[in-house]
Amino acid sequence: MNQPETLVTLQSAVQAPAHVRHLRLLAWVRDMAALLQPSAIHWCDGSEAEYDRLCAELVAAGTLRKLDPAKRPNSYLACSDASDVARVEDRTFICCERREDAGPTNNWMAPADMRATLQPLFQGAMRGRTLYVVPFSMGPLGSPIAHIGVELSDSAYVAVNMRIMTRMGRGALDALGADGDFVPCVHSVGAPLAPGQKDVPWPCNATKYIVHYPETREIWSYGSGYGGNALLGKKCFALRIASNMGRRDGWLAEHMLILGVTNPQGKKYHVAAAFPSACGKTNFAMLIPPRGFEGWRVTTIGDDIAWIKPGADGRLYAINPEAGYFGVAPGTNEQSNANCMASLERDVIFTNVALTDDGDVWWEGMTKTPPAHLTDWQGRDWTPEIAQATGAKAAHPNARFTVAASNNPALDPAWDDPNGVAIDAFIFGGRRSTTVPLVTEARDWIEGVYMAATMGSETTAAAAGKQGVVRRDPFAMLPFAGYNMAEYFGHWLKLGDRLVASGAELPKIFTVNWFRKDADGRFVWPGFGDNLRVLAWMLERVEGRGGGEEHLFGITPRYQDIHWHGLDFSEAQYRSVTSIDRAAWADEMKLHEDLFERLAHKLPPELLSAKAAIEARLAA
Ligand code: SAT
Ligand code: MN
Repeated sequence: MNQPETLVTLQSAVQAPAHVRHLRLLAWVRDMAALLQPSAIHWCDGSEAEYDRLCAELVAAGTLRKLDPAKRPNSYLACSDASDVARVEDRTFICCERREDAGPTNNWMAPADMRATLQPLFQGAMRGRTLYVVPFSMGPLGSPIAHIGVELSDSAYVAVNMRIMTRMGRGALDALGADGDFVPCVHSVGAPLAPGQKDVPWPCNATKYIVHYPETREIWSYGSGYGGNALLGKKCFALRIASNMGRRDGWLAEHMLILGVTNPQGKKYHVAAAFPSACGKTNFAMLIPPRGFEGWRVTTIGDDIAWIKPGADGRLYAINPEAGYFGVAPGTNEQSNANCMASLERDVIFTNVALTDDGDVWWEGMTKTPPAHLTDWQGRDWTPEIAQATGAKAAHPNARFTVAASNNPALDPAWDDPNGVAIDAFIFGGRRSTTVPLVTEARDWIEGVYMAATMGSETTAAAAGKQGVVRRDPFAMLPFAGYNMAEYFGHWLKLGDRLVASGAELPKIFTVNWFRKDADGRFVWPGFGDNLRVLAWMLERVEGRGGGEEHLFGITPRYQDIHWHGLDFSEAQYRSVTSIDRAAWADEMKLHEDLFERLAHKLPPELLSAKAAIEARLAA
């Protein structure tokens, strides 16, 4: 057979439009269709007409409900199966040839064993359903930093969410050309339909597998339709697979927001900040300056993921590989994040929030006074009285919104710049009700890497499992590092060495904790917009100004080093969020010890020295 014949034969075998000329892609879709046995194949073009049509189909199927167009134009509500509401970390696997390459913090299985396990699950998994071919670009189309993926999914909900979260469709296919590289992503909800069988609004399977093969750069996801389990461009590709690519090629794929901050003198800085899921990355990225900070402006480049590469000038340049926000709804309101509320006025897919009687949405914390009656995320009647009596939540605590970045009034003009923005500072933050001070500057790169590596955080509803327990979450990457965490620390250290050797000045590294509580369990620090007070101090430090006091593991501002104008926050309150309790830190160091014991194999010796230095200061 000659070339054109092969192309035409393949195209017709997989119902591909004529502009798809990528033989490897076509052959892969053909092989996957033979395995998955869908009843139809649809190649997504990413158009608005396609989006509208798929949403209408999802409405007809009962997956989506159209919200009142007068109140929430062009917006929908999806309510998931009660068993499919968050990432499933214990079902997430890194399958490389050698267990030690996945490291002790990842679930591991040998690729051949995992393939044998998945084969019968994926065999016929799409029977009775349409296979959507979803081409997408992580990063601006055609950017040298961007990478392309193709997700095959039997969920139209995934297809429409991917259109918001990535550059999806014809543009990505064109960028791929006839021979470009792509990461193949296979996703099935694991609910084939027998002939005549009626579908359910949210098909999924009790058996779930979220599988990554870093060596062959493949993603296979089975059984879940929710968020990071199913939108495979996000955590699976942009973090777990991309961290492997970055290790090989000398760059970073991080669980970080990226923001621009401009001071009243017009000087602009860029900051990348890592926090675990559901710890306020979206709020920080869209921060509105508080009273007393007139003339300051914060703009959003990204709210969840950063790809960071060294530039020719030795500085680190960051892009946001995503095109939308998949953020936590509960707790979002006019006070905590007015820019986000404005972003959500239209064009949104909400998942697992509550429905008001007049066809709009509501979630805990949206307004001080809840509506008198709602339909909760599981379709049950909800009233404030019922909530009082039973504790029932109207919205699931991990309820989400999906919305395009272009809806954000604080969007940074450079958010889409293929070259990215130069990073001036890194911030690492956890959710800790005790022990960790409001802000600390690391004295050098190694101390910063140490603090990021040993970071702890209380677990949230973003992952299935117990909430509120402190666990180590190095770099906020515990669930997302696609290789051995100890080597990941080494990668950060090596990158620092490389930049210094090139004569560049490294970004400063800070750690923060907005979440210290008082004896009555209330947050002491007001947070949200007032976090700019802390950020402004960091920028003064970047400028070589700004006071501070050295302690066990870095430098923390004194009360007089922060601008308090516009906020009533006493020195005693400040002390209660910055004090260092030596007994608590002695206990904390035991947790660092446990982590390092777990990661002992391949742990960079610099981190052991950094730990010994802290311990010596603690003992002095
Ligand atoms: O992984 S998700 O995209 O579902 C959300 C998160 O955990 O950050
Ligand atoms: Mn996240």
